[in-house]
Amino acid sequence: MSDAIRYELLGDIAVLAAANPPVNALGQAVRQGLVDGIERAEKDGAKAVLIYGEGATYFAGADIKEFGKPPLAPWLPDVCTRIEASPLIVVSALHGTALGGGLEVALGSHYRIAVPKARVGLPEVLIGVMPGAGGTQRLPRLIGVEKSIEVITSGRQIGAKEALDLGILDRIEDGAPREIGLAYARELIDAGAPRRAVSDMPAPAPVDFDALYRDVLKAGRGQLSPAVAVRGIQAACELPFAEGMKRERELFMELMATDQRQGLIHAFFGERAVGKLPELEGVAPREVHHVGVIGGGTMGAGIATAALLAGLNVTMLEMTDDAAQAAKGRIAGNLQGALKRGKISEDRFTHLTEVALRTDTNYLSLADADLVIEAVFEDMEVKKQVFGKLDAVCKPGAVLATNTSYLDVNVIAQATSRPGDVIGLHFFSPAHVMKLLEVVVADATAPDVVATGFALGKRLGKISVRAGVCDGFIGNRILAVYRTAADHMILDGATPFQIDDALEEFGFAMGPYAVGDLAGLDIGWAVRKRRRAEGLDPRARDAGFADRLCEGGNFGQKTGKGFYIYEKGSRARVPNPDVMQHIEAERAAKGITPRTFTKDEIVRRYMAAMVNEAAKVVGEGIARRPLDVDMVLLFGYGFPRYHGGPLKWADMQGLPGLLDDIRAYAKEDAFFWQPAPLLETLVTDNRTFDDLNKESA
Ligand code: 3H9
Repeated sequence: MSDAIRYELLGDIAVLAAANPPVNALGQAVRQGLVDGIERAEKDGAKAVLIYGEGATYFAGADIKEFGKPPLAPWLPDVCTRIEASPLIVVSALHGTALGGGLEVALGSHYRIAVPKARVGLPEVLIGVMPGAGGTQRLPRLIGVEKSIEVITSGRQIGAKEALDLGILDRIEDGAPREIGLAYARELIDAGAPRRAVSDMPAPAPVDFDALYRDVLKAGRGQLSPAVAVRGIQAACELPFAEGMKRERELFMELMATDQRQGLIHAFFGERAVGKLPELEGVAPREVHHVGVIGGGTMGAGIATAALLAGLNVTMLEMTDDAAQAAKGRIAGNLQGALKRGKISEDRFTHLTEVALRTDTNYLSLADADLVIEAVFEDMEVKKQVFGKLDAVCKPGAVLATNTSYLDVNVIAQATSRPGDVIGLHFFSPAHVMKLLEVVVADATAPDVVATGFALGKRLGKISVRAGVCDGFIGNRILAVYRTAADHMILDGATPFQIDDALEEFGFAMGPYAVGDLAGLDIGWAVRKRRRAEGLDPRARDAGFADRLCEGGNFGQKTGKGFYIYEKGSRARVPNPDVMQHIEAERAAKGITPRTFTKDEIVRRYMAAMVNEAAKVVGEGIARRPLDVDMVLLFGYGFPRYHGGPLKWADMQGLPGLLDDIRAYAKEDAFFWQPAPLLETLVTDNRTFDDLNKESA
């Protein structure tokens, strides 16, 4: 017997206890242990078998680390079939998260009991595959087609109570899984309960699966796994059980071979790896209970909301009483949203708005704050003044953070006598919703201040990524370059609408010009004006059509008009005809004869620009690892998760081909398309970005 499954015979009950920390993933040794355990129980003359997990959870699924390698016997579908076929009564006792293959083992068992806090689910589609050990065949027999479609295509985790109501669980009992499982098995033996197999249940009636497939594919913006999972459920309705299992396996293996599966698994592990930095090992963060936020606009109010929801006390500092009242109103509005969604109770809402939140207009109110985040106007002189004042009032050891998106954190730090305490915490708007936090580490930032930034991010439920100081840090620096590539394509003949369409087809929720309209075109305008004032390189192509829109007071959705026109009360967008006039006028003035662009070329150029700049960001050490850039783009910029991030996508496309493209584009515009030295080195050495991730692991 393998150590991963511990076997014990307690009278007429055999116990199979999984011991494969941290999450009892169903790796080869666990699968083998389950089969061996069932066989041994049968030989030992047991009447029932109890399966449960030691530690934090029942099986949380197949071992994802085995994916992409040749599958090792015994395969999980066969393990589940073997469990179900046993003449003994098999009981699974669930706690923690019984997910994916874990729930499939439970569905192969004859009876399922769980502790009240247990959660179950089939989240395979979220990592690019689908249930592949009978989940699409057994679940519809147990809970029907409609519910199965919802559960499997969403991949969501279901609480024990709901699972009981759905019929996934037979019973909920408080206690240790081993104890409640043993008591249940005893009761079943004593009552002479029958052995029950879900596969013996009748198949449900088919529905219009072609229509469902199309709808699910569209809703997932091209993500294949939920749609292909629908075909698995279809097989449960249309084929005998054993045939359905075969079909499920084929579909599962098809998904396993896709780039999307690789992209989603990269995202899964990247999300967990991004906060692990060697320099933070053993460094204790400073204690944070009271947070000061300076500036109560959309950003500051969002940051304050996130801090309040995480249980921190917040002092919001504004310039005037009226502004402070308005900031409080914004925060209350955000919290109202959380109340409506059932995330907080009425009492908690009252506590957060009336007790945990204070507003003030005097810097002295920040004297005992453990950490202050400044979210004022993006202007270096204003920021320096703010930090000078903070330096004067804040207690020693307080962390002083700026939420600047572009400005030099080193210069801001110099405005204080304690640059070691200064850090950038770059939130994304709306800050209580968006998952990304760039933790910007300046030259003098102390390690425990960096650790505090990461600890705060974790407490606020963010994905925190370390960034070095440069114009735009990781995300906005790369954004500026791929947006410029898009603007160049427009000067040369593409339209903003074609570009948005092409990128939405690639998987972005919104193309860049629709995003510009949503965020407010005045933001990009201000950045362009600043850059021009600083002096553009004479070799740089400068596009002015977006400025023409702004000069006319058209800032996008908030003014009803930008690249698109937005009718009041409708979210539908219609291309704004003025845009093409501005573009055509600019082409004429620059003597450009427009040419056509295919969707494929648009995506290729846009992605080449993104990858090239991302490689520079990694090469210069602004981002520590390629996966850090990938997580920034996934969590802050709407990059489609199923492509894994730009550098994972680049690896899957093949770096030599991408570099060839960049070199070909450089023949038209050598200044813009300067290949990243890191990309050139990787191609020369026949290596990938992921090799760099692995080296740093
Ligand atoms: C499947 O089952 C396919 C079958 O249908 C068919 C097969 C034929 N494998 O998230 P955490 C690691 S597909 C390997 O930080 P939490 C994770 O990387 C699978 N490793 O903890 C981390 O490692 P490290 C369907 C795994 O408490 C550590 O465990 N199942 C796996 O916040 C702790 O994880 C899923 O998709 C795994 N399956 O959350 C479930 N899972 O310490 C995926 C975790 O080195 N897992 N690890 O960074 C989860 O959703 C969460 O991990 C879970 C725990 C909720 C379980």
